Amino acid sequence: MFFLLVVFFLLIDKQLIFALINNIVDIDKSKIINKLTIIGMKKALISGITGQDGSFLAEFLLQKGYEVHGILRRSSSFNTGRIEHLYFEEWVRDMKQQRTINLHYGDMTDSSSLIRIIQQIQPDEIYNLAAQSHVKVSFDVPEYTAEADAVGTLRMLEAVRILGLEKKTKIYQASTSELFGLVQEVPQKETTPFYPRSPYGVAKQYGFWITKNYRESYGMFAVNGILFNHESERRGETFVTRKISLAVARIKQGVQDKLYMGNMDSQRDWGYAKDYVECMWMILQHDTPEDFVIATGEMHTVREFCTLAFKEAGIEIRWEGKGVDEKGIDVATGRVLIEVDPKYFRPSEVEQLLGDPTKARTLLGWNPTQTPFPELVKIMVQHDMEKVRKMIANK
Ligand code: NDP
Ligand code: GDR
Repeated sequence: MFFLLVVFFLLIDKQLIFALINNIVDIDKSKIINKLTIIGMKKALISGITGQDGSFLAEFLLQKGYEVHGILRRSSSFNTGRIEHLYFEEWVRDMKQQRTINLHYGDMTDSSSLIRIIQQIQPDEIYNLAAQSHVKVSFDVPEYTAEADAVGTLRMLEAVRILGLEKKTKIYQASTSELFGLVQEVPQKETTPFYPRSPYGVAKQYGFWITKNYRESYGMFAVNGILFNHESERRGETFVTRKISLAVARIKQGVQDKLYMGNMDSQRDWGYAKDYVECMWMILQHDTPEDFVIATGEMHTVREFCTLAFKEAGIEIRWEGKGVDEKGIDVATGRVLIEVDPKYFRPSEVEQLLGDPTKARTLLGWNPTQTPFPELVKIMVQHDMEKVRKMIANK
């Protein structure tokens, strides 16, 4: 019987088999899915697949020939906008795409769902990207942030251990430059001491250490990518770069008057998310389990991002005033386009972050400057100009 199954799998398209498995209710899915390992397709599980990084990573892994699974949390409105183009039903309808992506309901606050999903998939690699990822929001929902970002990471590691997969499953933990917070040295590297400045940063610090602890205690390939800010046309709309690129597009096309900002002096090391997900994969392919800082090694102020973004849309900005009175003025018309609103200030701020990507460059061969800063701004503004154009046309 088993021999016949193997021949069957080798002869028939793998994606078709998956489609069948997922549509046959009274069959033991996990047993059949496990047999697929025989034909050498690596399996990855992504928590946070519906987020910015998860969506890029899913695309990247599919191109590498992985069978990709993602954890989807229940929402009253659709939260799959970033991955709809990869959607399971879609490639079943159009078999020419040859893509596989499977979504499983689960939540980082629910151990049983994580255990069930991991048991069913038996993944070779887990990318733990799910998190309440907004720093300012973490001051409003600190307890939930700790549940999802700190204890959630523990739940994921424990699930792998409970299932006896310590030696099979590699785990990537989405750590962050927010661990450095009130920076103790410039630039920040793997050995720089941590000083988090928000409930988010503190929760992620637990995630970092528990990942390292499971590596050291149980010999698991569990590693941290300490990623500095990375942005894209898929960035959540309340993070500063996307808030700016969308506002630029709306102001330019006459559907928004002004952009209200928080701390304009804040400095960040901004990279392009598409380049960073490649590095997540590289970290898991490295011979030894190690933590890596991923950054560009270049830092810019929020103000510089604004100036460049407006310039990309053909608007030159002149800055006047200081602190809460600072204003960005359109040189051509004299109109005030940018103002400061203290409601966007944080109870404690991370003023500047600058990463040193030397270890990733030398040991992994990763190129930190694939997408230079002006190119990143251009990608985001051009995307949002088009998005707003379409929105106006469809009104
Ligand atoms: P996003 O906010 O875009 O995505 C977060 C993802 O986590 C979404 O898929 C979200 O689901 C999911 N999620 C949130 N809470 C839960 C939960 N309780 N259970 C299951 N899923 C949940 O973040 P990014 O893609 O930008 O970041 C990915 C990871 O990397 C995060 O952990 C973030 O903290 C970390 N990070 C990000 C950096 C960046 O600059 N982008 C830098 C360093 C680290 P839903 O779509 O339903 O909301
Ligand atoms: P950050 O990103 O907090 O670094 O966390 P965000 O884009 O929210 O803020 C960057 C800096 O810009 C300042 N700022 C504003 N921020 C927002 N959101 N809105 C504003 O109007 C505004 N004005 C100024 C902020 O004060 C801050 O200094 C991101 C997240 O993706 C985390 O999950 C991730 O871990 C870190 O990056 C690395």
